[in-house]
Amino acid sequence: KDQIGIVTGASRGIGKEIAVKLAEQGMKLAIIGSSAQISETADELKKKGFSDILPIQADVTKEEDLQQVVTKTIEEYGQVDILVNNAGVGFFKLTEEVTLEEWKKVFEVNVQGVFLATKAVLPHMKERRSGTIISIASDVARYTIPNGAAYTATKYAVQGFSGSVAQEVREYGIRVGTINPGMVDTYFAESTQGLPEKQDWLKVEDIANAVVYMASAPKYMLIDEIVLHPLVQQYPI
Ligand code: NJP
Repeated sequence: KDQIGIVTGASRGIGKEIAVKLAEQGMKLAIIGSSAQISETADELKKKGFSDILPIQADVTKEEDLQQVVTKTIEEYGQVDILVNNAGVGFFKLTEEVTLEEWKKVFEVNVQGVFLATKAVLPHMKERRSGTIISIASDVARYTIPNGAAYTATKYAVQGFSGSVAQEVREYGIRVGTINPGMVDTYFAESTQGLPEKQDWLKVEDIANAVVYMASAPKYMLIDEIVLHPLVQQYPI
């Protein structure tokens, strides 16, 4: 039977490639982004031959947007098997230079977004006694970094949240895990994908392959987390 997925933050970067790799597995997908770019990304994927792609412009910080995402996905495809919480933002600066607005914003997207998407999909997954929820956290949730206090705090929060939810829902056959990448060549933190100085960083495909591995594990198996980073990345940074 067809598997149905929702991927947040799929306009570009890691999320877009997760959509490609899951579509290659034959999954039908709702792809989510807060900008109009999400429709262009959907057209691009359709041109690659993936016809079952439903773009939804939605902001993961908004509860009603995520409720709508789940409703529309079920209307279109009948169910949700996999939620990938990938949408995230970040910046790097000294703690005393971080404004309260910046602090709130990064928590809103990275933590509140994961909470709201998970909350929106859980009743449906519980009813079906099946589902997989994968959140893209970060290896900074294991190895802290200077200039990253706010961002790091959000990813620790995602780890704590996911671990706790995993215990709540395993009796329903629902699996909850995280993927924790090091530096990935994307548009993250105002960067551009493909810059020469990032050639030894992880590629979006590496993270997308980890998602496919986690999502396609046998039903009796829960992979709690995958941590991966480029060989050139030294710890502590
Ligand atoms: O970043 P980028 P990545 N609602 O900027 C979307 C984590 N990570 O692919 O809203 C809905 O290329 C945005 O789309 P749009 C990172 O923390 C990365 O690297 O339309 N969507 C875009 O598609 C994050 O959790 C690295 O502009 C929203 C996407 O999010 C995940 O990987 C290292 C949104 C961001 O694409 C993907 O980030 C690491 C909202 N409110 C963890 N706000 C790394 N790259 O080195 C943004 O440890 N988006």
